[in-house]
Amino acid sequence: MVMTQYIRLTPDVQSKRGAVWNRVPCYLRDWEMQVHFKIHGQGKKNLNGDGFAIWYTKDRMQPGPVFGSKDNFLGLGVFVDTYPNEEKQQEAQKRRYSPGNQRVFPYISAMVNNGSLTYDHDRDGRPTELGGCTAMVRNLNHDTFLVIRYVKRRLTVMIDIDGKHEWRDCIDVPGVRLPRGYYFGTSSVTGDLSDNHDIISLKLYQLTVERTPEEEKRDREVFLPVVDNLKLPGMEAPLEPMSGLALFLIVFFSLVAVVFAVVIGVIVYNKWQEQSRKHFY
Ligand SMILES: [Ca+2]
Repeated sequence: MVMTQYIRLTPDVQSKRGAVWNRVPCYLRDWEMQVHFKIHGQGKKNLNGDGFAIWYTKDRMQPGPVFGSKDNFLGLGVFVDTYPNEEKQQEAQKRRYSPGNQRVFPYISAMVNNGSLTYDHDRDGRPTELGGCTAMVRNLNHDTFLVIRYVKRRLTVMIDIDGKHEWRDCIDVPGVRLPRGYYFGTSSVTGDLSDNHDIISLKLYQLTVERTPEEEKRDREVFLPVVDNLKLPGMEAPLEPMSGLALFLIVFFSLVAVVFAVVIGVIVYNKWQEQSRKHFY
């Protein structure tokens, strides 16, 4: 719903979906996206959902399951998640939630995807989370802001949600390689639970930074989104692709083993036949 003062991605009604996307791809190297948003609704705490996402992705306007937008995306997603799916699921299974790694919701998290990762909605994206923070952003009387800053391959997310006009750190990840020419967007979805997800403004700023020659070399153009030295908690180490030599050795020794087994088999068979002949006489 496009209003004069804001865009309502979803109303406070079940099973709604909405998104806003930029028409023009972004070719800036260093940028900052300021998001002025408002999440409000009738639901009591933890009886509201699901939140909204801010995107910088290769594809635009592709509906899907990740806050109303497509999964296996290429690029960056920042999620303002207002419903703790994982916690509620574990409670339903009467399992005690271990408080050590508990995330308090609403929770903001970020994910960079090269198209191969799936956002795990049931676990609120925990397996692919780059970082995050708790942000009590719902039903507030003052303005709430979020800023995504991308400078010299460093991704930071800060929030201003306390009505003090101060940025508070939320996410800070170095070595984030994002291609240029992607689209900014924001999307939201409601399911059984709902909220009004309103976007009051999206402001993109170009940031001018000096780079040393080494930094220029390091910050060369990339074609796939990737995060340097990333070990995701939910991901197992990918298997090293087998080298030609290793493959040859495996095939070679397998063949040797097969030949050996056949020879042994023939010997055993002959012995057995000899023995059974003896029985007959
Ligand atoms: Ca969630």
